[in-house]
Amino acid sequence: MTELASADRSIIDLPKELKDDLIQIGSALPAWSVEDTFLAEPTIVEYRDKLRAAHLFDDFRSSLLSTLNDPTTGYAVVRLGDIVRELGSGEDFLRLATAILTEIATPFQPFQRWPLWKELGTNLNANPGMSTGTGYNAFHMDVVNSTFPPDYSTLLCVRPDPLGAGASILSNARAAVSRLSLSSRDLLADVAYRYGSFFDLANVGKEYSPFPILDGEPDNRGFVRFTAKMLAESELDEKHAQAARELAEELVAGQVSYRLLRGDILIVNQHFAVHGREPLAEGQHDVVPEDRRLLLQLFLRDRTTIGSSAS
Ligand SMILES: O=C(O)CCC(=O)C(=O)O
Ligand SMILES: [Fe+2]
Repeated sequence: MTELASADRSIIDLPKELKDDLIQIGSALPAWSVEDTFLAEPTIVEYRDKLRAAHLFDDFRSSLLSTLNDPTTGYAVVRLGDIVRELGSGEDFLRLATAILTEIATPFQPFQRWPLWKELGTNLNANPGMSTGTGYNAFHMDVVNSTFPPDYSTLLCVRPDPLGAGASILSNARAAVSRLSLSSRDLLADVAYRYGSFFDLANVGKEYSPFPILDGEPDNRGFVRFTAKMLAESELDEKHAQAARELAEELVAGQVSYRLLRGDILIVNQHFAVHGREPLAEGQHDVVPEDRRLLLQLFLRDRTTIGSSAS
C-alpha cells in the first residue's frame, strides 16, 4: 500500500507490477462505444473486467477514490508516464486511460460536437485566459452555468509546455469558502451570478443563469459554482462582485500547482475543488505547432446520478 502513496497523497504513482500489467492490458483493449454521450455499458463492463485482473489494481483504485472523495483535497494526479512511453499516446493509451477513469465514474462528453476526449491544444490567437490560450487561466469549475455540471473534470497531458511553464493550479473550494465571513457567504448564496453561453451541451441539465455560487446542497452533491472569469466578463452588482472577489482571493491563497508531465492525468472532483492554469512560457511563436502543449479533456458523471434530470 505504501508503494502507492507518495509524500503528497494527491500524486499517485503506480507500482511496477501494476504498470507492467497495465501495459499488457492497454495493448489489447477493444475500441469503446459511446451511447447518448456516455461510454456505453458493454464497454464499461469489458474494460472493468480486464483492468481488475491487474496486480494491485484494487489498492490503486481505493487510494485514488479516497483522495478524490476527500472533501479537503478533491483532486489527484495519476502518473502514467512509463506507460505512455511503452504504448505511445495513441488509441491503446487512450483506451487504457478511459478504462482507469471508468473506475471512478462514467466517462462522457457534454459538448455534443466533440469526441469523448476533447483536444485542448495551444492556440496563439485564442483569448489568452481560455482553455487553448497561452495566458493565466483563472480558477474555475467546468460547465459552471449548468444545473448539473460534470462531477469530475479530467485532463490528460499528452505534451507539457516544451518551454517549461503552464503548471496546473488547484484549490479546495470548500476550504476557501469556510474562510469567508458569514455575510460574504450569504451573498454567495444569492442567485446573482452569471457566466458564459450555453449551447450544444448534453447531460448537464439546463442552463443556469443567474446562479448562486453556493447552492446549499450537501458538499458531495452540490457545487461551489465559481469561475473567476465572471469577475472580468460578466455584469455583477458591486456587493456580489466583492464577495466573489474575496472567494477568488481565498482560492489563490490555498492554491497548489503541478506541472503535468507527459502521461499524467489530473482528475478534479468538481464538488470540492476548482482548477486553472499558470501562463505558458513566453516564446511560443518559436515552437512548431506540433510540439506545443497538448492536453485531452474528458468529463465523468457519477453512476448514481446518471439519468437524473437534475433540477
Ligand atoms: O489548460 C489547462 O491546463 C486547463 C484548461 C481548462 O481548465 C479548461 O479548458 O477548462
Ligand atoms: Fe477547466
